[in-house]
Amino acid sequence: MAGPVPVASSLSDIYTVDAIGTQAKRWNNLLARFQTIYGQPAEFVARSPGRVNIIGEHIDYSLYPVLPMAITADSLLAVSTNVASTNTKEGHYKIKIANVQDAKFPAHEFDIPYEAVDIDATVHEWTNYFKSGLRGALELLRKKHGNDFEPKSMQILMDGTVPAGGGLSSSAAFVSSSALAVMVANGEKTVDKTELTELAIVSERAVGVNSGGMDQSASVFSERGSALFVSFTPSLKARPVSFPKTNPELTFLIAQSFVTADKFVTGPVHYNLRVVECSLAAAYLNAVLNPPGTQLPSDASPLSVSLHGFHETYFALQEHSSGATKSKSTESQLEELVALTAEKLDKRDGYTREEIAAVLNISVDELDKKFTSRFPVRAEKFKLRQRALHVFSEALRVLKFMSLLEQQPTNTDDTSEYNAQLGDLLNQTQDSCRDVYECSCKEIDELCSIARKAGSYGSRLTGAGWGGCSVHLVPAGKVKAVREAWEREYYSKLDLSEEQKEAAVVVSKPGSGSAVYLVDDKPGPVVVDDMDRGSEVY
Ligand code: NG1
Repeated sequence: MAGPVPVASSLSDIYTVDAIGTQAKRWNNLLARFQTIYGQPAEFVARSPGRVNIIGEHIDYSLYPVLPMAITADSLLAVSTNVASTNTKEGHYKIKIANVQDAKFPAHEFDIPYEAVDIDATVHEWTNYFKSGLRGALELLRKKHGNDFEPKSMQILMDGTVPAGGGLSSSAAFVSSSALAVMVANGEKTVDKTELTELAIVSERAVGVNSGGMDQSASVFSERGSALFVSFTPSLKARPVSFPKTNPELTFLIAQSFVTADKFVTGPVHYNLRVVECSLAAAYLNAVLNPPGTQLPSDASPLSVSLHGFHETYFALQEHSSGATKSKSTESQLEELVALTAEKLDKRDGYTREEIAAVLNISVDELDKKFTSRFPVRAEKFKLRQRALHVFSEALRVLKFMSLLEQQPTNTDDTSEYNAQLGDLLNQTQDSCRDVYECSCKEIDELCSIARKAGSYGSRLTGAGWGGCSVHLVPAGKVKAVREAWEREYYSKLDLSEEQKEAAVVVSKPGSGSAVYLVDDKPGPVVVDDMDRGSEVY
């Protein structure tokens, strides 16, 4: 799966057949608007999609593997580097950036000094996501070409269709496509997928969220028709995973709750707090279960110590001291960790800073410096028990889900039982997210229970939660019934615009990841030509 980001020669390299008609119109509009705004054609388009996570929620930042897939909705950046330098400040380059939704996302023009990209993460500004991709890409370009590297000016028009705050990872799509656009604009003929993903992960943390790496991996690496198994240790790896043929056939439905969850605003009590709680749980378990003085490895997680790091250290030490010649399976290790957590982290109402600092043998100031100063969090108590229990049990569910996919169903005439086993794991994830990790909300719980009653095998929140989207594993024959039930029991009670009603539920097929489309390469307005020729030519 590693290798360069593909260069698409037509929209059929990017989208599934059913999406091409709508996408061609949208691309035409983007390129035409670019010409109108900047008075010249775009040179290329950089594209990265959103994603839906099938299973493995809130465990990527603890460095456990996850199973997302890319969706059709994406972020497109049309770009030209042909920018007049007349009014650009000395030692600076110019970034002109506009959005097709200009009323909501106003255009900006920045003169940026060669040496640094300033991002004010305290201000919630749409262009921050571009700037964070820019900053990450320039760091990489400097590593490659030396510190004297002078970035190119760019004019950009963005079109994003991943709903913001909807749990489908609009931010990762925007940051990854921005970083890709900057690399291509600065002359990189090939962009390595792993490099792009790694820089997008680090870049996104510059916008104020301690993000894991799932979304950027799904956005960059995905392949059409497959889900993606993403693992983070010993290094970032992604491989496509296909679903076996089942009977009844399985469909993924994505349903919006229309509760907007803004990670940036609620980070101190939701997302960022969970990241802190998981790292504190890792440090605490290390202190109570490993020999005194054991240091956890510094790893790629946001706060550099993770539950996965603890997991590996614990079993390496156990094996060493018992002289074991064979390692336990990861499944049985995770089961053991669930039991150990339940025993050692027994305070259900949480741990104060003072209590944790005493066990870690550090001062409260040191604890705050190490764990809570990177991004602000607001909490009197940290629920270490619940967070570690969710992470270890969810990591186990991902492995069980993968082994079901790899096993294939035994009775291929009727795979209902197999389908139900897959669905059951999704339902268990939802229970754990709701009751243990506390990242669901009543609207998502409601969507899940309506869907299950109408025939979904498994229903759960997807993404960060606290609103946003839900994902449902539904037999093809029940899709209509599930949609009708949601309409009757949920959506008809909300005051939704026509546009919202249309976007509320999507049948999702696994889509492809990042791509570059070179407009320059083609004679004339190729996207328009292709569309005129009808969808069968794609
Ligand atoms: P959303 O907020 O749905 O894009 C977030 C994180 C993921 C992962 C999930 C929970 C970012 C960019 N994404 O996803 O890395 O931790 O929550 O599984 O922060």
